[in-house]
Amino acid sequence: MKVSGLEVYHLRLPLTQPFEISSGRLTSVSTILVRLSGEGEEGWGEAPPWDEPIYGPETAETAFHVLRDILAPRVLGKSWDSPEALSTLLGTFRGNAFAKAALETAWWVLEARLKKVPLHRLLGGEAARPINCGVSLGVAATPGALLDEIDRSLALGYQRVKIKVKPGWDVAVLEKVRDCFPKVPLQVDANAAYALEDLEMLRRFDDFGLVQIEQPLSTDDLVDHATLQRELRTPICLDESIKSAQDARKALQLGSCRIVNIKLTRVGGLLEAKRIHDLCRERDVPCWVGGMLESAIGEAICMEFATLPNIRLPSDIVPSDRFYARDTTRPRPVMSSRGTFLAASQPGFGYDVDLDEIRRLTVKRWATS
Ligand code: OSB
Ligand code: MG
Repeated sequence: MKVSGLEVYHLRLPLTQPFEISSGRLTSVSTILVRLSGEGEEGWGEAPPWDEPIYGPETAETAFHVLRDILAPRVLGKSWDSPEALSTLLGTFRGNAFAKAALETAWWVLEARLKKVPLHRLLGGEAARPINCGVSLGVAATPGALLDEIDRSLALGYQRVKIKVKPGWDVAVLEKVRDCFPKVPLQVDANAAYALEDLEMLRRFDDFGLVQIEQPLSTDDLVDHATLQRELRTPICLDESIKSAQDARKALQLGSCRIVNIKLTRVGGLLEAKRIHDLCRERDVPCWVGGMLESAIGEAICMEFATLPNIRLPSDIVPSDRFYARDTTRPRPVMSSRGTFLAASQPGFGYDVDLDEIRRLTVKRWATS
């Protein structure tokens, strides 16, 4: 399709409660929306790099700049008839996966709307599969506060609980969690907070019957993850370390993990995410879909991707009101009491965008004239 218009929005969404991971604490989320138009239709994409580079190296400001000044001029006024063609263009620029993902997901959504099909149909997903979801709980003020949050989350139907850990908020907390919730499917996410020198401590994670240990070691360290995985019974899941299908291939070859978290934003969009999914499927390695506290637009796109056949573990996809009082779609995604969502039945990602609310949440906007 020929891309005739492009808008970039920087939104700042206040969180209903702070979210803390090992590398920092968020009270609001800066997210980037891209609105692409072409042939009488429009498609929206999203990526939330946040205000500070505490997950990856990008920020909302860098993504906004890359989209407006570098990617938009290359994309506008030209025809993009396949995701591969767009990906080849994006691949000529290094890094900046979130900026690319905001644009690339918008392309897929526009393509789906032009073809009048739900996005999952273009991706090869199965609409009839339930989209299974779990909750990710940040570092809490006290272990008691975390236990209360787990209680509330299970009552809402989430299928598993993921706890953010860091040195000083790990084994002692897990002991309390397991005392209260001996059977709940449980996993931890360290966001790269440990090193191989912590091996004796990391071994203790094996005592809690965890489904997986997510990203225990440094982002760029597939080798140490392979060493660690040989020492642990619990599967390691990689998140930050897997930025491309090539990274996934190397991680599996080395034995660095047994599960892969696929984040559309971290890998630069849906095509690369699908490549990772397909590679893991061939090698019988289960995947699930990770999140970055997306607004409802991004969550809905993640849901469409989560209908792919090798998404075999509950994903970090959450109902819109978990993080935000105000959001970007109408209606807002609602999770069933069994911790599932339904795939879109309408063209695109299945929800209407709430343009008035988007404008109210916007701190910066750029559009082609
Ligand atoms: O590492 O998976 C992560 C949230 C913010 C930053 C990093 C991560 C997360 C999550 C997912 O755990 C939270 C969510 O979107 O539900
Ligand atoms: Mg993670």
